[in-house]
Amino acid sequence: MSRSLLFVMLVAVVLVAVACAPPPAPAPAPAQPEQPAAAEQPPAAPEVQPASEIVLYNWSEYIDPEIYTQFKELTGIDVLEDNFSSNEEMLAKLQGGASGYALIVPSDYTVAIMIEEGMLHKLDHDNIPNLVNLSERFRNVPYDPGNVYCVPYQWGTTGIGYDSAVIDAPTSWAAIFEPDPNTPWYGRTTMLDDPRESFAAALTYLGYDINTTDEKQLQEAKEVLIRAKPGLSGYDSDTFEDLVASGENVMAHGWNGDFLVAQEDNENVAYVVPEEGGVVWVDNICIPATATPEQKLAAEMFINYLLEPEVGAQLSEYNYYASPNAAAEEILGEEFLGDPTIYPPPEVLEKLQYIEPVGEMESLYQRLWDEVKSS
Ligand code: SPD
Repeated sequence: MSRSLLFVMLVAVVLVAVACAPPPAPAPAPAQPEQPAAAEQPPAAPEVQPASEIVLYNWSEYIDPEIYTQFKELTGIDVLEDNFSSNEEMLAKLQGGASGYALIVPSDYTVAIMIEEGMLHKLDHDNIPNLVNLSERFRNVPYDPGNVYCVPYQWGTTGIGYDSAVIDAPTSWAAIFEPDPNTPWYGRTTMLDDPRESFAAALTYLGYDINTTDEKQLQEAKEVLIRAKPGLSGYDSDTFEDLVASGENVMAHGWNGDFLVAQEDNENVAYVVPEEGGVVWVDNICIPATATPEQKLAAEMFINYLLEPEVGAQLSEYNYYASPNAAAEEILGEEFLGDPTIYPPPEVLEKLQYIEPVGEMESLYQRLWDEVKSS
């Protein structure tokens, strides 16, 4: 058993013992020298106990439900799950006052926005000793150096998934942005229902920076997105991969791991990053500032559990995303680490860009996206 797993178990055992122990008999009051009232010490704050139930607000199908069962067995804490489909949906819900979530999973640029807006608790690293398992490069991510607020959860890329029994790999974003009624994917393609991701695809196709704040470039990208619409069957961030696996669709803009999961249903599902490039992202597990001290402690215990080498490996084997956990990668082995769809080779990596916060222009991206969808 690893020392860190032992730590989690010891914490759990101590907490259960403390919770179940009968109240101690009052100790006889020791004789106290008389003190002036102003010098009296305030009573020590009662020690925080972890909440018995917490809610994780996550992307759909992103965690093996078995992990909740294992964690409950170890600590007695129930983890419930609610889902969102985009960073913007999650952010708007929390900004609108939703509380009750102890854990959320925002992507890189959204972590930066949430830190800026004071929406995240700082993590107590003493409760997360398994942080040592993170790969060096995930300990100092630019949006949260030193993992002060969040712990990287999984990372991946955005490109195009397709049915390789019907078509060859699409080499260019033109497959989506120059719709042709004579192609088998016309009307059988989805794009992500996600303002920054969909604009990133259009801006990449146009050869622009995906974080541009140039309004002319954004208007051009909007026109490209509108031009694509006749070839689309819809915008979808939750079932895009299933629709390709079932044969209903032929192509989808989406996230690499989701297409790999869909391969379990249909081995012809494949994924490619087009020649112009795509997005690389890191999702992170964080504690919203609205979490109570009890929820926060339980949340930190859960984060620590996710960082166990075996649990990190279990997470990647379930969702087929790359792990930021070096100790988990040792368990995942060469076949997983050598899969170019999960761990892009250097020639693909160099064509990928991170979505970054764009400050006040974020609302322009959202407004233009609303215009695309309603056009
Ligand atoms: N099914 C889980 C997919 C998680 C994707 N998160 C990526 C967001 C990148 N903007």
